Amino acid sequence: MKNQKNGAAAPRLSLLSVALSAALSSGAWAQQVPQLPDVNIQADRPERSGNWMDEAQIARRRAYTSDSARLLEDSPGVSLYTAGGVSSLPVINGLADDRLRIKVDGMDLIASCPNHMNSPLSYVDPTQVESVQVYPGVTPVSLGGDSIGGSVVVKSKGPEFAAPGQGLLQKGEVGTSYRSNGNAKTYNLGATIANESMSLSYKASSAESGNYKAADDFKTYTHIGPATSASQNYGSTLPKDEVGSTAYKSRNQLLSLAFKGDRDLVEGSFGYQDIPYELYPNQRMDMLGNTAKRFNLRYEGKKDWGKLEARAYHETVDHHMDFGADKVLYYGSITGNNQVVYPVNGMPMNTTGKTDGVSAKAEVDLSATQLARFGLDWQQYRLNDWWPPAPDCGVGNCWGGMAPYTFLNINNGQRDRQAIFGEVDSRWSDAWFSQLGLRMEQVKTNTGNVVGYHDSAAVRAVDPASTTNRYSGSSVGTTTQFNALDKKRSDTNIDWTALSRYTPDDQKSFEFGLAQKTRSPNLYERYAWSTNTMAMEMVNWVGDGNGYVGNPNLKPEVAHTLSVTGDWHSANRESQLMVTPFYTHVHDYIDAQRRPTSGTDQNATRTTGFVKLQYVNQEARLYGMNLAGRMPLGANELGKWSVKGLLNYTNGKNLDTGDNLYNVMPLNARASLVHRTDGWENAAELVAVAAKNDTSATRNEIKTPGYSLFNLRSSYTQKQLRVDFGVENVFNKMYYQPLGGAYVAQGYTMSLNQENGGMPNGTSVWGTNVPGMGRSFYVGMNYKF
Ligand SMILES: [Cu+2]
Repeated sequence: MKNQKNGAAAPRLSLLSVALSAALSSGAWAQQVPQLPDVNIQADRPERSGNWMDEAQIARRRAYTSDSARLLEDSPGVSLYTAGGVSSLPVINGLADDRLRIKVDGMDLIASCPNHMNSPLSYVDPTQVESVQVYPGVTPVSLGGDSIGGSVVVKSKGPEFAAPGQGLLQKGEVGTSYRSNGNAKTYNLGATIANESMSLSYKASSAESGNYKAADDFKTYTHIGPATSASQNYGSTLPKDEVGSTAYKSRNQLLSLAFKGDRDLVEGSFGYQDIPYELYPNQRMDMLGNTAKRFNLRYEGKKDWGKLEARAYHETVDHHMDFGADKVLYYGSITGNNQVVYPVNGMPMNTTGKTDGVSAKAEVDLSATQLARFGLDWQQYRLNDWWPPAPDCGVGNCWGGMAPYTFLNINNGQRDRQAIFGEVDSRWSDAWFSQLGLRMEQVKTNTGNVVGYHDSAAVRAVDPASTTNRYSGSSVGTTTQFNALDKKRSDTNIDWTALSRYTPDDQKSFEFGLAQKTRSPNLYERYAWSTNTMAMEMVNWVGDGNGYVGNPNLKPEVAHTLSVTGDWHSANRESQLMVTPFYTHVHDYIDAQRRPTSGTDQNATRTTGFVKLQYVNQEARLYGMNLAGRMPLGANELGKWSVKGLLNYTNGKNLDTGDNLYNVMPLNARASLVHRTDGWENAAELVAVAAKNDTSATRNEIKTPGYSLFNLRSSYTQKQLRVDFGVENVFNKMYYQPLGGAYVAQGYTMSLNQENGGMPNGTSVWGTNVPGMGRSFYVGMNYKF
C-alpha cells in the first residue's frame, strides 16, 4: 500500500498500554508492524472514482460492529436497511440489495432466502475485511453487471510472502471486543506462515449477541403471545424496551494458500460460515441455521502486454428458518384421520443455493496513456426453497393449513448469467481523463413445477374434502396456472458507461458520468407463486411486513444515471469538499402493486395494516445530492484537530403512481470532530436524520420522526497493539431507524395480518418501526505478532 508514510508515532507509553502489553506479549515486540495513516485515499488513484476505505479505517469500526455493511456507513450516499444483527443491506443513492453489485473477494454472491437473510456482505466478518470500495452511481462496467445502482467491492486480506532473504515469515493476530448493549462478544484470530513463494493463512472469527435494548419503552406488552398459555415460546417475556429478535451468533473461517512466481500469483481459499441463529425483528421468521461453503481460486499475472486476472468460485448455502426464541412456536393442533393429535410446532422453511462462477479480465496497455480492459463473467445459480409440512402427519392422514405436503416455493430455480465487457481508460492530457465501457449480458431464468401444502391431484384423489379446505381454493388455482406456464425467460441486457474527469490543477477536479445499467429480476420476483396470505408474507426482503407474490412477466429494470462530482481540495487533501448531485431514471423499475381485495381484507384500499402485493414493472426516478467534506482545524499542545462531515439527500418517486419509493433514507448528516496525538485518535460524532414523511402508500410504510445521535470513539495504536473504545448513542436517545422496517419480532408473527386486532396481547402490532439501539459502551482490542 503506497500510503504508509507516517511511521509509528514516538512511543509514549500510557499506563494502559504498559499493562496491556505486559499481559499480551511474551517478550520483546517481534517486529514493527507498519501502521496505516488515516487518510481517505480516494484521491491519488485517478482510475478510482469511488470512496475507498483502507484497513485502518475499517479497524476502528470492528470494535463496534459485526455487521460488514456498517463499514460503508460513512461513505457518501450510503444508508442501510437494517435486518438481522450481521446482515444489513446497503443502499446507495436510494437503490438497495440486488440493485447493487456487491463483490466479496471477486465473487458475485446471491442471497438464498425469500427474506435475503444471507445477503452477500453477511458472508464476511468485519475482522476479515481489508479494504472496501464504494462506487456510487456510475460504475465501471468491469465492476458492474446485473445491477442498476452502485457497486461495492470488498476484499479480505491478500496473501503475504516473506521478503527476499527474510527466511520464514510467521505472523498472527488475535482480537476481541465487547459491546454492552446486547452483551455482544467477538473473537478473532489469524495466522500466516510464508516463505518467498508460498503463503498459508488462516482466519477465524465469531460474533455473538443477545437482543439489544432501545433507549426507552416502545411497546406496551411484555409476554410473547398470551400471558398464560401453552403457546408461549419458551415461557419468556421481553421487557418493553427490549427489541425482540435481534440476537445472533455467527462464526466465520477462511483458509488460504497462495503461490507466487516472478510475475504470477495463484491463490486458493476455502471459506466456511456457520450461523447457528440470527433473529430478525422485521421478519416473521428467523434464521435458525445457515451454512455456507465457498471455494475461490484466483490467478493474477503480469504479462508483457499488461495484466491478466482469472477466477473460479463455487459456493453452497444451506439455510433454515423457523420461529426463534421471541416468536410463538405453537399454532394449535390438528387431529388426524387416525385420531392422533398433532401439535403444529413451528413452520420449517429450507433453502439451498449453489453458485458456480468463472470470470476473467485482461488489462492491456494500449499506449502510455490508454488502458483497455476486456473480460467475461459466467455464473450458474441454483435455488431450492421448500417448506416441509407442519405438522408432519403423513399424506392423507391430516389436513392442516400447512400439511400434509411439502410446499415448494421455488423448485429447482435457475438463474444463469453470461457477460462480456470492454472498457477503455484514456488520459488525454494532464487535465482530462475518460472511461468508456460496454457490457453485454445474458440472464436466463427458469424454474420447475410447484406444489402447495395440500394441493396436488394425488392428494385430492386421496381426500376429496381437501377442496373445502380454507387454503385450497386459491392455491389450487395458482399452482395449476403456474405449472401450466412456460417459465423459461431470457434477457439480453446492455450496459454502457461514459465517464470523464477534468482536473485543471491539483486543487480541484470535476467528474461527469452517464450510464445505462440493467438488472434482471431475481428468482423470487419472477417465480414466487402463491397468493395465499401466509405464503406471501414469507416472501419479503424489505422488512415491511407485507406479503409479496412474484410475476413471471417481469422484465429487467433499466436505469439511466447522470452523476456529476465536484471535488475541491488542498493539494495534500487534508481539506476537501465533494459535491455529487445525481439523477436516475429507471425504466421498468420493479415496484409492487396491491393485490385485489378478497373477502373482507380491504387489501386494495387499506391505509393501515399489512397488505398483499405483487411485483410489477413501473417507471421510477431518483435524484439527490451527496456532500462530503473535511478540514483541519490546526494543532495545539493537545494534538491535531480536524472536522469531517457528510450530508446525503435522496428523493425517489414512482412515476406511474406518484407514490414515493419504499425505504428511501430521509435527509441525513454526519459530522465528526477528530483529535489525534501520539497513537491516539479520538472522535466525537454527530448523526442527524430528518423525519421520514415521504413514505410509500402502496406498502403502508410507517413514518419515523427525526433524531440526532451522539457517539464518542477513541482508539490507541502502539506498535502491535490496537485498542478501541467508545460509547454509541451517548445520551441514550430513543429513535426509530427510518430503514429499519416494521417491528414483527414478537408473538404470533405468522398470522399477524392486516390490523391483527384479533391477535393475543404479546404479539407485535402493525404501526411500530424497529427502534434503534440505546446507549452502548464498547471496547475492542487487537494484537499483532
Ligand atoms: Cu431466510
